[in-house]
This record gives sequence, C-alpha cells and structure tokens, in this order.
Amino acid sequence: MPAINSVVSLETNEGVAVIRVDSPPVNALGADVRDGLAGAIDAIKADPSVKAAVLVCGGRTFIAGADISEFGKPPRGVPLHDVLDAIESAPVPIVAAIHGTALGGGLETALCCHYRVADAKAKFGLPEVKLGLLPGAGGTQRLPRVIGAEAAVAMVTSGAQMNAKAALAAGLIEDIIEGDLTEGAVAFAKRIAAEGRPLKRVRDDNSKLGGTADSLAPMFAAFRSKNAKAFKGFEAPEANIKCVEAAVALPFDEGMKVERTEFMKLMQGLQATAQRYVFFAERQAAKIEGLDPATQPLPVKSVGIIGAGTMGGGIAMNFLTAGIPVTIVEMKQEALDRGVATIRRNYENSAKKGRFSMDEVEARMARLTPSLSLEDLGQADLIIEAVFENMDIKKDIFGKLDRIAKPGAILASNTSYLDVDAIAASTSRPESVLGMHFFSPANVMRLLEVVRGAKTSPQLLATAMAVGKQIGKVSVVAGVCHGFIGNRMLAARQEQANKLILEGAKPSDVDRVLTDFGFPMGPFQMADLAGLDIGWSAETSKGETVRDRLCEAGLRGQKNGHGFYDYDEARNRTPSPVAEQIILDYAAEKGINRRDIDDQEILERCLYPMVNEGAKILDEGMAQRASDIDIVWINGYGWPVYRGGPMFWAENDAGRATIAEALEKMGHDVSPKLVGGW
Ligand code: TC6
Repeated sequence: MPAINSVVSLETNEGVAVIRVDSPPVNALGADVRDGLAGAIDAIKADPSVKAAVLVCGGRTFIAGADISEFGKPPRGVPLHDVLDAIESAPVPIVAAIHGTALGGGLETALCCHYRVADAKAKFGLPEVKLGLLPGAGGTQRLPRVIGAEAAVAMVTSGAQMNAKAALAAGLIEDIIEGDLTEGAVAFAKRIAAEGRPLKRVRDDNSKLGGTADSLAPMFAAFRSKNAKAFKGFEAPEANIKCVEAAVALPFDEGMKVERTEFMKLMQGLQATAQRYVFFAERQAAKIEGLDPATQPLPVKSVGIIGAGTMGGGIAMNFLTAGIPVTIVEMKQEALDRGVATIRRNYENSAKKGRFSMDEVEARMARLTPSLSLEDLGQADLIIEAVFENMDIKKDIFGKLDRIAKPGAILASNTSYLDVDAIAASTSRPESVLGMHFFSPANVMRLLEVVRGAKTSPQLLATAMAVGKQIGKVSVVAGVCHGFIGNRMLAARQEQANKLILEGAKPSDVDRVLTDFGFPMGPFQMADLAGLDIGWSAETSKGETVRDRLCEAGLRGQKNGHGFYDYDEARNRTPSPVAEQIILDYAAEKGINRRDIDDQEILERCLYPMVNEGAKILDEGMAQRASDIDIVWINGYGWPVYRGGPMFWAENDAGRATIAEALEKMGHDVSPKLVGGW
C-alpha cells in the first residue's frame, strides 16, 4: 500500500480510499499516527476520484486511544483536534472499520467519521476516567449525541466497554461485518456513496440527546447521588458529568470549550499524573528484571489445590473460571463437601445476578475434581498449597508433594508470612518451589504476590507470572521476607495504629483519617471485619494485647456484632464503649499518658513508617522497583489509585525529605533509599 508515512498508508480502488493505520502495539494516536492521518485526509481531499473512504487498523486493535506516553511532554506533530476536525469535515463519507478495542481517542476518532462498522468481537469505550481524565477530543460532546446523555454519562464515568451487539442497538455503529472487515467496510462505503447518503456529522445532530438541560436535570442529580460513594475522592468523574451536562445545555462548540477547560484542569492535576503512572506501573510489574528474553513460560493445563477453605476455594475459582481444570484436596470429606458447596454457591449467586448462565456454572463446576488424597495431584502442572499458616504442616505437605508431583511441576505455597526458602528446603527440588500469595477473597482481589525463593528457577517464576495474567491477576514479584511486600508494610502501619489508640486517639479517629485519605476502611474496621479472634484462643490467651483483652471480653468483631465497634442488624457501626474502656484500662495499666492527638499526626504516623518499610524493601531487593510496591498497595490493600501508591505519594506529594525528617524525630530507623531516592 502506498505509504503516507511509516505508520499510515492510503490506497484508492474504484473510488474508495482505504486509510490504514499500522502502529503496534495498539495503534495509539502518537504524533506519527496523527501526522499520517492528517496527510491521508489531505490526499483524499486532493483526489476527485475518491467518493468515500474507510479508516481501518492493522494488528490486534483499532486505535486504542491517545498515546499516553506523550502526556505531560512537549507537543509534537499535528494536534489531535485538528486531525479530528479534518476527518469530520472531509468532503466524502469516511467509514470507521473497527476491530479489537476502540478506546478513548480511538472511539473519539471513530465518532468523527461519518459512519461506523465493526466486527462482531469489537468493543468500545471511553476509559479516560481511569486515567484521571475525560475524553478531551470531543468524546463528552459527541457520545451523548449518539447514544443519549444518560447512557453516555454512565459510560464516561465508568470507563466501561460496550460490545458490538450493544453498540449496534445503541446506534453507535451502523453495521456488524461478518467475514473480512476491510472488504465489508469497503462494500459498505461503496453502497453509501452510490446511494448518495449524506455525511452524517455527529456534531450537527441533537435529536438523540434524550432531553433538554431542564428535563434531564433530575437524571443527572440522581446519577450523582447514586454514585457518590464510588466517586468519593476522585476528581475526574464529576468533570466528566459536567461535560455531558454541557453537551445537553449548550451548542456543540460551546460544549467543546467546557470540555477543553475541564480536561486541562484534570491533565495538570496530580490525580491524572498518579493514575497514568499506575497504568504503566501495572504493565511494568509483569516484567521480570534480568530474565533471559528467550525464557518461555511452561504451559499450565491442570492445577492442584491443597485446602478447600476460604482461601483454597477462592483460589480454585480463578482457575475454573479461566477454563483450567482443578483438583482440590482436603483431609476430611465434610470439609471437602463444604468447600465445594461454597464454590458452587458463589458461582450460582453470580449467575443469579445475571453475570453468566446456569450452564456456565455447570461448565465451571465440571472442571473441579474433589479429592481426599494428595496422590491425585501427581499429574498437575501447578500445585498450590493453601492450608493453615504453620511451618511444620507446610513442610510436611511439601515433603509429600516432592514424592508425588511430576518432575517440572510448580510447587507453590499461598503463605502470607512464612519463609518460602524453608518450605522449599523440605523438598529435593527447591528450584520448583515459590510462593503464590493470593488476597482474600481470592476470586475477587486482583493482587497476586509471586514470591521468588533463593533457588526458584527463572522459568518457573516466569510461568507463575504468566499464570497470574491468565487468571486476570496483577502479579508482582516479591522476595522472601516476613510478610513479603504488602503485609510487611501493613505491619508497620498496624504497629502505629495500635500505639495511637493507647496514646489518646480513638479507633474511630484512626479509621476516619485513613478513610478520608481514601482507603475503603481503616485498620480497626478491617480488624472487626476479619474477626478479632483470628489466631487467638481462650486457652492460650495471656491478655498481653488490647486484642487479647477484647477477645477475652467476648468481642469478636462483625461476626458477633461487637468489636472496636458495635454493629446493628444492618451492619451500621457505632464505637463500642466496652472496647473504649478496655483500651483506657490497658493504657492506664501500662502507665501510658494519654493526650490529644490530631488528624495530621495520625496520618503521618500511619503512613510514613509504611513508606519507610517500602524503602527498606527496596534496600534489601525484596521488590524489583518502587512502582511494584505501589501496585501491591493499590490492588491488595485499597490504597486510593488517585494517590498513585505509597511510594508515588512519598515522591510526588508528601515529599521524601519531609517523611525522612519526621521519621527521624519519631525515632525510626530511616532507610537510606528514603533519603537518597529509589
Ligand atoms: C485518551 O485517549 C485521551 C484522549 C483525549 C486526548 C485529548 N498509549 O495493555 P497491554 C501499551 S487516553 C500508549 O499489555 P492488552 C502498553 O503500555 C487513552 N501505550 O495489552 C503496553 O506496552 P508494553 C485511552 C499504550 O492487549 C502495550 O501497549 N485509552 C496505550 O492486554 C500493550 O498493552 C486507554 O486508556 C496507550 N493508549 O490490552 C486504553 N495502550 O508492551 C489503554 C496500551 O511496552 N490501553 N499501550 O508494556 C488498554 O486498555 C489496553 O492496552 C488494551 C490492550 C485493551 C488496548
């Protein structure tokens, strides 16, 4: 095809010009693509033989958006708005031919074309909100003019994708093409040219908005209040809503000005910087430093799981859902039956909510083989142990697995704290052993810490990371240390939280400060939810900690309605006077002087030591990079994504020097990396 430049080509046959973008990996709208598109439109304008054009992409997807790596850098090439204006005002109809994912600037480009067709698997979305932004290339003004303001506001504030069938029903595309997409789109273009169909410019058509500013005001108000909790702390959703309101209330060009202003505000803010950072950090986390590029992950076609409790069952669901057969082993029939029944119930509940069919429930359950014998795991490619956190039990199991598992099988422990090297030493093949630490509920939480032992083979590590991706997890490599990345840092926060309530802060103060910061819950709400009696027993309790005393007084957390908080039937909570008295008595007994503690001190004492621990993790090489730590905290512990993770926050918001100085004053041992940078 004749090239316009290195990534865009143009070829005209029988009056139809085909503009083809080929810019791997995802045809993002970088400067070359924009220049090429502008060049192609100029060429079409100059060629009177062209009666219609098709815009199509090579590779795995239609344009997947603006090139995020250009954001925040000096502008290059033809601006996107100029390219889109040129497409929209072209003298002949342009048909977008969409496959893969038309996202962000990609969908905005398609919305400037006069017609849109797609293959049956195509998906459409404006995910800018997930980057702390809004679709700033006319998306907030054009989408409502195509699918209506109500559907558009939901789409731009969630970033959710629409499939081809729904897009056809919503009027976002004109046709679904069976067979070759380019051929189908060219045939479509010829037809509209022959029929002399008009150039449909989305900007000129207000008929689908669905109402006026007045008539739609209650819809916007209801939308805001329904989503208030989900949008809390985020700046981008409200900016997106304002723009869709402007699309309804104002002429197109005026609406575009509102969109521009709101876009620039977001683009210059810290939230968008943080969310963009997280986008790349997540992809970076998948990469193993120093891995020989020739290393290929091994195929994992069957999985064994030891333990059918909450963790084991949740872990099993990941694989069953991804189509991988699982053999799940328990010691007693009753526990096995209970575990299998829980998996079935979870799937049935999802099916009842309409997420998939009952047939799908049966298909998933059919991949599950319950067993009472470890011997049944002999053929599994990957075996994950998810039993009680006890080193002796784990060593015993791994000793047995060493005898049973086939050569080359991955032997993984779901331990959250224990020494993976010591577990590996109980086998004759430590190179086959690693940690796969899932987070509860394991079928829901996105994080997976893959713990690399001293002797773990690089190929097995690569396989575990690939498996994580296959089951939809965000996987992060961690080294062997107590609590790995996440729980090790959590312990630093918990230590301070426990001290704060003895020194004068209330548990509800600590929780409030952290939820105001953006965490979904604070440490004491979390303790109540998990159960105060985890790891506690009446026989061995020595009343040494506040938690021991709460348990001794019968407070167990949410499960019995009493913990740091009292809970009513609807799980509304109020601070527990019993717990408060226990804390006061404990502090008095230990001779701790109570004082007023302000919110800033709570925040600093909870978060600064966490950052310090993160820096020590880097000092020791227990995480590959600071951004991996951020990915752990965002995906496993509810760190607000718009604050970019603890290490990003330290670097770009709180300030490393400020944190180091404060920690010094608090008497902490400050990490060299916190002072010198990571
Ligand atoms: C926007 O459009 C704003 C418009 C307003 C302007 C005024 N830019 O995810 P994968 C890279 S905002 C640059 O592993 P998948 C990615 O880093 C944008 N690079 O693949 C990775 O690079 P690596 C709105 C990008 O098949 C490689 O491509 N659009 C971009 O699992 C492969 O990515 C979005 O937010 C980009 N836009 O999923 C869409 N996208 O190999 C963001 C990807 O060097 N992208 N890369 O690590 C996605 O959601 C997914 O990448 C996907 C493909 C669904 C397109």
